[in-house]
Amino acid sequence: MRLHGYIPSSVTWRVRIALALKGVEVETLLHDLPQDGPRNLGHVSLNPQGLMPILELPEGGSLTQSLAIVEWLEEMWPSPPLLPPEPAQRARMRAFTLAIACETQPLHAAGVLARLRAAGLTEGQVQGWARHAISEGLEACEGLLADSPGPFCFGARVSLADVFLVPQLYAARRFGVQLAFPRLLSAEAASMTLPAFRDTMPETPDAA
Ligand SMILES: N[C@@H](CCC(=O)N[C@@H](CS)C(=O)NCC(=O)O)C(=O)O
Repeated sequence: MRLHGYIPSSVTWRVRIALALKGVEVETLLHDLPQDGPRNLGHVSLNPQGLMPILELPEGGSLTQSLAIVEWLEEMWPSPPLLPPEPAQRARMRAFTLAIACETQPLHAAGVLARLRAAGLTEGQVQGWARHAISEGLEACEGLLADSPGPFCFGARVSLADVFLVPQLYAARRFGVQLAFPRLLSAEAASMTLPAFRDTMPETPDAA
């Protein structure tokens, strides 16, 4: 299998963490994230959206959308599990993950920020937009974990929620967001004790 991703990209990092947690080896091709240009149309044959990550399958064809890729990994390699067995808890975990994947990261994606610049916003306004979107998203995530025990997002085991949270906190720091979210930060600290998170960080030389 071959993973195409951007560097630095919180979204690509999600998939790399999940692959590492599952112990699945892939060839990884990291491309420079286009900051100001249009979507990389060189990849539309693999993903008509022109977005990464993209996972090329050995039998042909490719998978896109980080959540769909991670859920596919969960189905193909169920151990160690990233989702709990109990349906309501699975739904809560997916809700947390979607709060990041659908309602936080898309608001500060490079393509969206490029559109805001093209519409005439100053760089200060663009950065302020991104910080606001991330703060609001993370504040909601902090609330979603209010009744959930640690040390990870949803208890004693690392899960899908941590796979999405940790890269989002990384993106938050890149934009200079004030991180006053103790529950999220403690889940991040627990996750960062695991090599699957540490060894795939976007700054890690062999992650480049
Ligand atoms: N919802 C998508 C988001 C993918 C995404 O935003 N990818 C970014 C890299 S982090 C991208 O390809 N950006 C290029 C662009 O917007 O032109 C997923 O979870 O895979």
